[in-house]
Amino acid sequence: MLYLAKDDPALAELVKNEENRLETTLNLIAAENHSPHSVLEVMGSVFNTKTIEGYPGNRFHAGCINADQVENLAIERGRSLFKAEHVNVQPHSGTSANLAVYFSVLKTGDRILSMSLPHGGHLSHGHSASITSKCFDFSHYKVDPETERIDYDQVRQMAHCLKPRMIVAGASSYPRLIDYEKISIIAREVSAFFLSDMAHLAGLVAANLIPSPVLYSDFVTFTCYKTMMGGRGGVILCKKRFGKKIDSAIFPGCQGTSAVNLIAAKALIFKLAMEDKFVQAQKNTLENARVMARLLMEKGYHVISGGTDNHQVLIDLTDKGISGRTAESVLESIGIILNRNVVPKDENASGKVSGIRLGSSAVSARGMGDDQMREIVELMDMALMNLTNTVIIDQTKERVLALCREFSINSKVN
Ligand code: DSN
Repeated sequence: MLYLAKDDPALAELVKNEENRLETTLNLIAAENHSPHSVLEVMGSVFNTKTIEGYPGNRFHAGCINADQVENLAIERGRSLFKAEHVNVQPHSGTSANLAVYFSVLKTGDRILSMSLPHGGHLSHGHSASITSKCFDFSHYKVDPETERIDYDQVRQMAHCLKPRMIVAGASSYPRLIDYEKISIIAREVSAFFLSDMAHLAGLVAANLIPSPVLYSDFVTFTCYKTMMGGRGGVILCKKRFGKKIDSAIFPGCQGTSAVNLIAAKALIFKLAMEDKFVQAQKNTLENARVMARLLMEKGYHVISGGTDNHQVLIDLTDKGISGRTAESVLESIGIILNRNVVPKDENASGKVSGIRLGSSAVSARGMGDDQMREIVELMDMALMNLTNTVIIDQTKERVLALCREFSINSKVN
């Protein structure tokens, strides 16, 4: 950061402060991870300079000799890692990727069936606040109120009744595996396209630890900075027959120039994902989430769906009498960083957020394991059960700091 310190000391200070914040807090945000240093290097490289439009071999600006190779590398590695027929690495984000998929084969106003946000879905799956809902006619399926898992009978029933042009599987807060094959069969029954959004799960899928949606889906979207452990930005995988439509829906359809430095980071993380250290980090991520879910349940917390099959643990705090916002803020005050989250029960209470979402990726990237998960759950519980006890809050803060000092954020992947 030598040049930055000279050009803008205030900003350089903020970068240092952020590094310090990450080192001295425990990151349980399910949508974050600690990336390898090489990812940060390539994102800050001279590829930032290059403006590209179009695709390798068919660009609208000269000077793409290296950028073309970077993009081809990302495409080839993505294809091989996820066993995909066609890969587009240009989306700026998961939402851009989803928008491009919708616009690739649908007409404005077409009907889409996806998961409800309080039940686990994502804003870009047609939430009323998202542009996606202004462009398409969304209906939402839910989880079963007892099991808190996707109600596939309801998905089938709604699909047959509504005849959507597309069905979306995938979620931003759903801790269970999704039966992609089952939803693909339902999509076929009603002649709907099938999109799987695996933004949260891509790293676990890449490591072959949970089922992949690729075989069963017409389209798969994901982002690279959650379990995938890479840089910013999204990716679309699709069947070969949709390749041209997807490429033109991204450029020039939904985006202009794409960020070559981020495409390079995608190429890099796809390479690292084929190595043992990445797979080990993903195994630890799964194990650590399971341990946290079990310990939280032992302490009497309502863990949505009674556990987890991925990196997320979702807690409904209703019966503890604590709002998601209060929990988020008291935990932040002791150095445990996570986010408040809507849970299924919040569905009909506008503005109510009764849950918190935990993710195990970043603490696993630091090399933490069972013992540390036990300590984290202990500290969370102490803080949540003693919201106004400053002595206990101060003690938990010290213990969080001690844990952080033992495990640097220098990712164990390189
Ligand atoms: N989709 C948002 C989340 O899950 O938190 C951001 O990636």
